[in-house]
Amino acid sequence: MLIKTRSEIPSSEITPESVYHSRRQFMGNALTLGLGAAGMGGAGLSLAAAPGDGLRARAPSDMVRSAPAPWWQEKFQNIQPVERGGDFWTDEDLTPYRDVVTYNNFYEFGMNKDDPYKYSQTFKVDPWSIDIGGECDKPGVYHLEDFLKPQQLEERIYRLRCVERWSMVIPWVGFSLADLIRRVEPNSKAKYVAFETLVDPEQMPAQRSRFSIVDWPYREGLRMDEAMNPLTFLAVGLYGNYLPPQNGAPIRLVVPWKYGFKSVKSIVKIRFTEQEPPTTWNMMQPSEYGFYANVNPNVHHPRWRQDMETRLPRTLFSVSRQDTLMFNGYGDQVAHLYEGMDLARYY
Ligand SMILES: Nc1nc2c(c(=O)[nH]1)N[C@H]1C(S)=C(S)[C@@H](COP(=O)(O)O)O[C@H]1N2
Ligand SMILES: [Mo]
Repeated sequence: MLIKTRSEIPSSEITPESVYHSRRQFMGNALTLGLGAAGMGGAGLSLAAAPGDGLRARAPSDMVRSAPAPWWQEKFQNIQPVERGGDFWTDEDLTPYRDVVTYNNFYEFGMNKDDPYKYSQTFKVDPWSIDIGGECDKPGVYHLEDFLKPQQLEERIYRLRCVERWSMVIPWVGFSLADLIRRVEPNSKAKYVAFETLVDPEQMPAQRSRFSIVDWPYREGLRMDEAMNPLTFLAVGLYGNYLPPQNGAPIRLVVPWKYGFKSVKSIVKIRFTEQEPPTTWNMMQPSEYGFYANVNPNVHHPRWRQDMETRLPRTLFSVSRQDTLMFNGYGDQVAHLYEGMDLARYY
């Protein structure tokens, strides 16, 4: 891995939200988020003080979430900080915590960007289990606790590019999907991995709506070599703190060179398959959303061009538009996966 040494820490590496918002605004946000007195109890406060020293990014102390269960708190004491200059890092400004947790796509909780944080705050994430099966030698219903306990958590800073033409830079906490896959020993017939989100209409308001456009569960999938690529990540936290429900708690996929919709949230089921699995957006609108969904400035969505993006946050005073990069800037790590493939056909 390439390691650059630097004599100085550039200003962009200083957690930007600390200067971005005043404390007064934090308090306002915390209340809107439903993280008032109850949500910021003892566990949250001790978390703010202790773990993850050396992490590049920390949630603002007023917005720190409390642990879903005591074992989570232990797990988050020891997060390996991202390596500056490495493959899992960028020197771009981080999107402020507040924007990462209030501007979301999570259609199970509603279609508007603020629906997920408004309607997900009582979502239960512990206990949580994942049903793993299909073409693998160790199928079973695994408790997330059993999976996470032996797993070293690490921090990664990735760009996230939504097909709607906005993007963010997010410091995630989690581990490689490849680590999980190796433990369940896929066999030689496993060519794809399929993922599903929880179905629970009692907790997810859009799943009980008669007007919902999505055929639940939300489904996504990857080719096996994409799933095993070192960039492909399972996130259980962001900004050094537990993943908020609106971002896909307790565990969600992050595939930074693909459009955001591939990064399926709140995963309860994983299947190894021989055939390409059906995926939610492709099933709904195949002419607009392909299975591959690699970020590609040369292949436009029928309703919007893909060669530009807005880096969030947008403010009253500035809109930061920038060129979209092939594979979202991760070409060195992933272009070889698609050698000889016509990416206009396999979009
Ligand atoms: N289950 C589920 N996963 C999902 C979605 C969704 O609606 N449901 N939206 C996707 C889309 S379109 C994007 S851009 C990202 C957004 O992730 P974020 O809200 O954490 O930024 O989640 C993806 N994962
Ligand atoms: Mo998206």
